[in-house]
Amino acid sequence: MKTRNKLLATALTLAVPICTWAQTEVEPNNNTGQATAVAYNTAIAGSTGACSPTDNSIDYFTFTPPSQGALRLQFSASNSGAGDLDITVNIRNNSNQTLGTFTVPAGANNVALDTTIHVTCTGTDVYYLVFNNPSSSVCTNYSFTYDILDPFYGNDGENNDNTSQATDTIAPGTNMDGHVNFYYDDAIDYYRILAPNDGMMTVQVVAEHAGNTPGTVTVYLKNDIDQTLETWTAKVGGNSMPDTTTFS
Ligand SMILES: [Ca+2]
Ligand SMILES: [Ca+2]
Ligand SMILES: [Ca+2]
Ligand SMILES: [Ca+2]
Repeated sequence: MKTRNKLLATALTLAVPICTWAQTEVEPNNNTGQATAVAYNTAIAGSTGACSPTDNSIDYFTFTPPSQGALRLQFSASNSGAGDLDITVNIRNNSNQTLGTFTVPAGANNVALDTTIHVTCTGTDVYYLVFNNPSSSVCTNYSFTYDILDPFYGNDGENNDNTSQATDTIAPGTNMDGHVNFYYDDAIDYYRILAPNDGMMTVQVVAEHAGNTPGTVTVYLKNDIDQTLETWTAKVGGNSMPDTTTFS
């Protein structure tokens, strides 16, 4: 039986070079507490259905991304039957709530099919990836790799959600990068400025998001006791194309 598994793995590796993996699932992995941990940017292999060991239920994997950005999931999957099968894969948060559901095709006759999925604005806490067994009569083999594509702008120094947490004073003419509304993150960022002289202040906001329609972000100018002096609406470019708004 061991020899057979080894041969099968070798055959898959030859058929699809990206199918090579450095990790393998550990059964039972049928709930969050049993989830197999996945290393960053390292392929992991699993199987479900009439395989060895037989498992006709579900496979849980868990990982914690090292940075905010777009989560990229690259799948390769096949099954031992005569027809392609669709594996339903869920991504869940640290409370095991489903955030999204994908269809990953598993090629017939053990010939792997590749699928890439992107999940935008992901955060740096626990995620679960859950593979639902598509058939108990065949063996479905799969592997996947996760990594993070960097966002357009760098992150800010959280926590910065009120005046007392806005600890850095920004010099005039200094550009600051930041993120709002990433998953597991928050939607408010405070920055402190100390005007060097009387006169007219100009603030330029350049912003983008991954959605395909433009949006807006509200910018407040506040005094040293958190009272709002001005409320501005800055443009947020769609399709990751930055848009610029200038206030004074
Ligand atoms: Ca399994
Ligand atoms: Ca399992
Ligand atoms: Ca932020
Ligand atoms: Ca914040």
